[in-house]
Amino acid sequence: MTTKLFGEPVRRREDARLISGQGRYLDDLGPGALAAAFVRSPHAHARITHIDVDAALEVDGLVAIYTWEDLPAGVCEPLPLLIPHPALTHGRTAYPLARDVVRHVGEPIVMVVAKDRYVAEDVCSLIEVGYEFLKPVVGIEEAVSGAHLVHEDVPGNVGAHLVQEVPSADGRSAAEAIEAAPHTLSFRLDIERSACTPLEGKGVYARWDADDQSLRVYSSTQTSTSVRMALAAKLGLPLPKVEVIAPDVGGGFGVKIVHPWPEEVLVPWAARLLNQEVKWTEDRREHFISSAHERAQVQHVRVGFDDEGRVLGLSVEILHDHGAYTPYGIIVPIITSTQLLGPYRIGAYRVEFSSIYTNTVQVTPYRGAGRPQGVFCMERTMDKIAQHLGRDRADVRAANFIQPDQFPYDQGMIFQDGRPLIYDSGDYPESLRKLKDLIGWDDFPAQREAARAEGRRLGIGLGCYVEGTGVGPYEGGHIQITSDGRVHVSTGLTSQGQGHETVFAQIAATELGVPIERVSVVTGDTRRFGYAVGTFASRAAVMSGNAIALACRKVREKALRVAADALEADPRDLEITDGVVHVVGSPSASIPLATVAVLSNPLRYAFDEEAKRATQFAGAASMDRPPVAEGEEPGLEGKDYYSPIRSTFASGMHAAIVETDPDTAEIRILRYAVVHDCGKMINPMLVEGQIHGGVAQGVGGALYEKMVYDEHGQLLNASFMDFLMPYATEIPHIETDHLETPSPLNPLGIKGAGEAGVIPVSAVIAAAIEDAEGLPIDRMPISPSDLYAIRRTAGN
Ligand code: MCN
Repeated sequence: MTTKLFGEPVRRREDARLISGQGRYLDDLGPGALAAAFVRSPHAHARITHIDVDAALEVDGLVAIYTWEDLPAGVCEPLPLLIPHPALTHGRTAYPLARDVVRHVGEPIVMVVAKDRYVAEDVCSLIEVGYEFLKPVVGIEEAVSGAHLVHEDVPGNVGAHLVQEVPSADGRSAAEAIEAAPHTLSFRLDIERSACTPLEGKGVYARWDADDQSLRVYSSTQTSTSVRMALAAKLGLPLPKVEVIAPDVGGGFGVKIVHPWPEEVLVPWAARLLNQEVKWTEDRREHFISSAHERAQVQHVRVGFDDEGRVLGLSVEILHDHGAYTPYGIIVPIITSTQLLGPYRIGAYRVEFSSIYTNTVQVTPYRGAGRPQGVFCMERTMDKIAQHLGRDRADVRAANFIQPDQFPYDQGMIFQDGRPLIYDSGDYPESLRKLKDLIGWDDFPAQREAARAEGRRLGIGLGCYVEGTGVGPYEGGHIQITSDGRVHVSTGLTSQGQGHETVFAQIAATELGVPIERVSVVTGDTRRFGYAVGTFASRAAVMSGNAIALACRKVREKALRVAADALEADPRDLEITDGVVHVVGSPSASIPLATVAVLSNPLRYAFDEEAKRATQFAGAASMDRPPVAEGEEPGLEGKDYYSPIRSTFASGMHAAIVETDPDTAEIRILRYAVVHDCGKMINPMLVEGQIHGGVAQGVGGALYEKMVYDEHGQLLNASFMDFLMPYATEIPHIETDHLETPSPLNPLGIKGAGEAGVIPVSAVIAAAIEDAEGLPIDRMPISPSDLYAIRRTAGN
């Protein structure tokens, strides 16, 4: 059957357009719009004493200059704290333009609108801002000393403090279980700051329609519906008068889920005030210093275990660097502390985190969102246990696995969505078996020895993770079949390159029995779909995928009802193949879906051939009854929502073989293997693409990428000249195998895949380097100079 597309490696439909330059990104829109630019703080911590714009006023082409004082009620207030939490006792967000104090380099202070960006930047350079310097607080250690404060009213710079404790089955606390364990270890781990750095930065373009008193905003966002709600509220506009559209988006990786960004409020506000189109496109330096970062944590670990390596008690204290503000709440450290448990069933667990303010760029989720840090912690722990006991590292993991017959498995904690952390399905022993086969785990020791005899240092490492995906609360799908037989699918969440246009079309084509060529998909356009949450937490496949399937089922049912009427058949005897409804076993008794669409509309003007054909059926079908039957709505269309009871948990295991240079400490990845389980795959080729992209980002985090701040809070590497990213030349060939344990929680049995690739990479690379060098690797990323220093400290 040509319409069975779910699970097939269909090529990405969006690529022809995107790779041939036909994409329409934010900066391609509104070529005649006025341009906005911002004066941003050059200091990490300072009080603004005055702003003098006089020298800028004469610049030709200047349209307006705004400071905080110019902003009206609504716009002038601090930006929202999107996900409050009782433990976030001192949540703080920024004003859209700094009011009196700036708390990181890059904080916006003045907005300039001019005829183009060149003029706007010239004006910015002529505006003088006076500062009284305050002591910047940089780095976790300095912040926890509490000697200087980022926010005057936040003692000790602690924004949040949360403890979660799960006792052992026999009621022991983690401290008691560790105390009583035959073996114990304590150590510290350090993880540096990194950032999403999508190739397209943020951007917003707004048009005010004075006649209609309505606003249209294009934003490079991961959530157009939430930007819309925020704008309606902040600008005092009725919701139906605000439209927000995410055009093609050149990557998001988490940073574009924050909403509204200051510019997302200020640009539309100025467009309405000036009654002119206004646009702002973020430049690279702006992205580095005024969007968001993630990852930085210090972790103190204590673990107690038995002779087999089974963890009897684990206690982790996390210091989480939150930067200057907490617009996205404490989701990142909550995820670290809960997802740290991975595929393991451990005795007693205690985790405690403090979320610490520093005078640096704020922290919000970046692909993996706290999981890479959690996995780093747990997997380093597993390796240290194995080393202490002299046992095989894979065996120690296997000894701790949750077994396939133990699902659903309740970890006894509260997850990021406020619901219990209950794993729905998985088969961790089988994943490990596949991974060991794929990388050749059991044969590696001989390989290591052979290399050593030649003076080469090879090492192998592995890492496991479990990832909560598809978090709620809901997503919706709308299906419309028109009289030309085309299927129009829309869903409210947005796309940044994941391939939604392809996979959602696959789902609709499969459910409706139509050729995929007839299906078109729209995402992230509030004109088409008003209620949605957004794209993050690897949730689009699960949430919108299932919503679209449910909506298709509704429409299919209606199509069969209408067709049965026209064919004088029983709907139960009908099926749809290649866009044609026919009686099973009697293909001649058929009616195209296009005709069914016409029949579903009481206004059946003969605009096209299908409509004319439909009149053949129409007479018989509707002469003696009302044009719209009772209980029916006109049109062959339908909408449905999917709202899960809780998240579904994907999982995976990675392994790598690395070589370290004995002289230069250069680190090369020779092989990289992934076994991945995201339940039923809609499109295995896209899943592999997501994994490749994720691993590439993970390799960046493991070996290259870090945000380097000096003691004054200046970001020293705020450009792609200085912030090292891996090129294709540094990314190994990625060998992949899959496992499909369907999720019992949703109709399609799927779990998310979008973040999986990145999550365990740092842990895996650290383990492999440690194996090659015989030296503990307790920090990430690790550069050749870092490795060299570790060797020197160890006297090697
Ligand atoms: N997929 C599938 N079968 C499954 C699961 C997923 O075929 N069982 C497919 C999906 O249909 C989709 C892709 O894999 O095409 C990723 O799906 P999903 O796991 O639902 O993730 P989302 O679509 O919600 O994307 C978000 C996720 C996150 S959180 C980040 S961050 C991220 C990522 O995806 N940012 C990305 N991948 C990215 N890829 C690109 N190109 N750009 C980004 O900004």
